[in-house]
Amino acid sequence: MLAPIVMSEITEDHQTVTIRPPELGLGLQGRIQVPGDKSISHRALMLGSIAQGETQIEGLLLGEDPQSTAACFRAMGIEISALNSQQVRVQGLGLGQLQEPSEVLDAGNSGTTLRLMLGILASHPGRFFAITGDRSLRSRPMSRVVDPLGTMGASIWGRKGGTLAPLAVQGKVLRPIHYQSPIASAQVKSCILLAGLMTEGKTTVTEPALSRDHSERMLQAFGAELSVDPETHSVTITGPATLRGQSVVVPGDISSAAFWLVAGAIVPGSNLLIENVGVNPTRTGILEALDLMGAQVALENQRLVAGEPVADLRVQTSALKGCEIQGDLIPRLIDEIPILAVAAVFATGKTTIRDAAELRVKESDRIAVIASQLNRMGATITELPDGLEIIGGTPLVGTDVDSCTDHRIAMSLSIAALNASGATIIHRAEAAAVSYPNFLDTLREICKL
Ligand code: SPQ
Repeated sequence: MLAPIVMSEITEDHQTVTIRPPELGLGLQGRIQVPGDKSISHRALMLGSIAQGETQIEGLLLGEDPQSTAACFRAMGIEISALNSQQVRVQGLGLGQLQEPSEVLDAGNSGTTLRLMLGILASHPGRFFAITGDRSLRSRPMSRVVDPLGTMGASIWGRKGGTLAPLAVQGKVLRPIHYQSPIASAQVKSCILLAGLMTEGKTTVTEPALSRDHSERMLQAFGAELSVDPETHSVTITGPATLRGQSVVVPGDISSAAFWLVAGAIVPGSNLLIENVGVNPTRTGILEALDLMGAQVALENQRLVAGEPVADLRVQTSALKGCEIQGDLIPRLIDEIPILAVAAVFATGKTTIRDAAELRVKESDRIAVIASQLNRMGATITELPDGLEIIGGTPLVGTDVDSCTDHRIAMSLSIAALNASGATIIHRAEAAAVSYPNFLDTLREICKL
């Protein structure tokens, strides 16, 4: 039998991975755990750094994105113990106490680090900060946070009128606003709420549909005065706040579990249990979409862990059918659309995904990249301005594909390769480490290597 996975290092630190499907009928089997939730990991490091006293974090994601967040806070004088998934200790200095860094802060590939951090930095009166990121992050739009922060009185400069990193921030005393966000974005909402922490009065953000609510939950747990109006999708924070260090338990990331849910559904003969996955309702759009497609996914052992709902997810091989995904469901599964596109390729009939234009400004243009790379393997996908139209049922054939340095694309193509004939060669596969450093180890484990 040919080994399903062969890795080979190539030039300039890029990794090429070759994946062949498992032997027919063997399927994917076993119990696995996914790494800590990326969104919660960032927020635990951030709130721990600006709260008074020690915060202990269990289950932190050790991916490159949270490493960037930790490095930024260390550069501003916060003591953070070595990152590990058992226990990380953050010695918070309290609100407004970050030191002016002597170097440019580097958010790496992480939009969450840069956008949330801007709210914290802009509200540090009298301090000057500069922040940048990698090539992908320097091309992502920042006006969505720079504009409302400007209305609060912030001073932020950058390329193209302050819309692109690198950005320079002169911390100021800000004024509260009621911001009507044109997009459902947890990064926009969280940035404004974090700026509101140090701002006297009530700062409110209203969004057109509910985005992930991890900031709201964690700010309340750290002691902020925060109210939520579910009818209008509005959140109000009253400043100045006092945050106190907490113990945070980070559940497994449903966005990482999504790869195994789709793998288990499409590879014949599979039965997989994914343990300890966060099932916060603002993140479970993937479960609803897979249900619409006829996937057999069961939630077992549902429980609450440190204020976040958690469950074990069991998936079995399923006959998938096409469906329509749009509207308010989109913000609740935005990061899972590349892997949902893979599911749709193996479904019968047509799947249409709309209202997802945001995908064009993620780590890559995820609409263009997932369509072009899966089409190279033989799929029938048409790009829409705000989504994808996928005609399922055409068999995939392994070929050369490229992650375009996007972690979610690298992993989605790896799962597609499990159900393609022959070998799929994935270039720039190292991108997976942004959110899932041991992705390939788990892939080997469930392919019984
Ligand atoms: O942090 P980053 O780079 O923006 O990461 C992504 C991802 O796929 O991991 C998006 F590309 O997740 C975002 C997500 O899309 C993480 C996030 C958060 O933690 O607040 C919110 C979402 O972004 P947005 O723009 O909808 O607020």
